[in-house]
Amino acid sequence: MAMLSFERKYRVRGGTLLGGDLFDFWVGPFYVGFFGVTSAFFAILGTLLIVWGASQGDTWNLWQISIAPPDISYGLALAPLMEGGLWQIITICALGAFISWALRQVEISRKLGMGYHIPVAFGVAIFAYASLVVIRPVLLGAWGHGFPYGILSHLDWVSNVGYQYLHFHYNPAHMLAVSFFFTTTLALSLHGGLVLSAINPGKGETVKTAEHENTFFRDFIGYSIGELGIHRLGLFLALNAGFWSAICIIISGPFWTRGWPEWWNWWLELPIWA
Ligand code: 07D
Ligand code: 07D
Ligand code: U10
Repeated sequence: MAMLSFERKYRVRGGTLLGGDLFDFWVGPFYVGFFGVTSAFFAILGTLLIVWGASQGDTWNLWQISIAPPDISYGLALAPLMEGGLWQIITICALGAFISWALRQVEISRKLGMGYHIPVAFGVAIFAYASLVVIRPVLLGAWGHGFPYGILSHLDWVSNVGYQYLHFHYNPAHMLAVSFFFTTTLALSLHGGLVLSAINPGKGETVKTAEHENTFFRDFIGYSIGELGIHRLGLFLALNAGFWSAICIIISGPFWTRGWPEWWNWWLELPIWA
């Protein structure tokens, strides 16, 4: 079925979580829905607040614009607008926009009768963001532990927090997260390469099918995970990358305050060496 006639077939009312029929329509290619309106509201408001915050700062250099969280001394209280209050409102807008975006994915999945894999996956990214600006700051008792909203300033934050624990590479959850990120790219490159090599052959060559794809990997490494399997594995790898990222930063401070290399002393202290 051609794309446009398929769209006409599925563009029917129903499947909304909230708002009933009220926003159950499309604007051009975009499905709107209640959560499309809240997405647009929070995203526009948050962006305007960043622009307004920039206008109060001393630079329009895109790389240097930065909206900082409150000082640690404000703890978990609301701060005055120009002393971190703006960061707090922008954080609410960001969470509002990201969660609305996920719920809009749920509504579109429901309309199409599809699974919820995409919103679940995006939920892991939201969890990683929340771990940085809500979960860890709350556990440490101050919003000031969140990262500043600026292109270069957020990199400074990552570096500073990393060195605060002496050598962040020794954080075991960071190791897991990094390995999952690397494995995700390996899996996607193998999958992209395999599919293109089979279904996009040179001029005059025949298109190959899944049999060829399976056989390649059986010949090569003795096992093929299969067409469905590689997508399950890909999702599993990618979600673990985000999940262990969130864990690695949540444990840094709230559950481990010393340098990460020291954490590995448990190995030297095993009774079997005595
Ligand atoms: C390609 C999908 C498109 C999305 C893009 C991002 C904005 C921000 C805002 C001026 C893969 C759009 C960017 C809307 C503009 C203002 C105020 C996704 C794709 C193109 N980072 N980070 C970047 C964010 C954190 C880190 C780039 C966001 C943590 C490092 C971009 C968040 C830590 C490096 C960016 C976030 C961290 C970057 C490219 C939120 C640990 C780089 C991103 C909401 C996770 C790289 C100058 C990209 C860079 C980079 C955005 C959080 C570390 C500006 C929105 C605090 C080490 N980050 N980041 O391609 O070049 O993502 O930085 O959590 O080296 Mg970051
Ligand atoms: C948080 C983004 C969520 C995004 C959302 C959507 C918009 C809309 C609109 C485009 C999680 C945003 C959407 C804004 C845009 C349009 C239209 C993703 C998030 C919801 N590290 N490290 C990680 C590596 C070192 C340190 C994670 C590698 C040093 C700290 C990952 C190396 C030190 C933290 C990772 C390395 C250090 C991290 C990041 C190598 C510094 C974190 C990925 C090779 C001296 C952060 C949750 C991530 C983390 C994190 C990788 C080195 C410190 C595993 C490969 C040794 C302090 N590092 N790191 O989390 O876990 O994505 O955050 O050296 O906080 Mg690290
Ligand atoms: C995959 C796949 C596969 C495919 C695929 C893909 C994965 C096998 C079949 C998909 C993959 C790709 C296409 C590859 C490229 C993708 C990436 C590299 C990922 C990164 C993507 C990007 C960088 C693009 C990002 C672009 C975005 C997010 C679009 C931006 C959109 C908007 C700004 C509009 C959003 C729409 C909303 C919010 C809802 C509807 C709203 C409107 C239309 C606007 C009008 C607003 C209203 C009606 C509401 C009113 C607003 C209010 C009340 C707010 C007012 C507030 C004020 C403060 C003023 O596996 O198969 O192939 O293709």
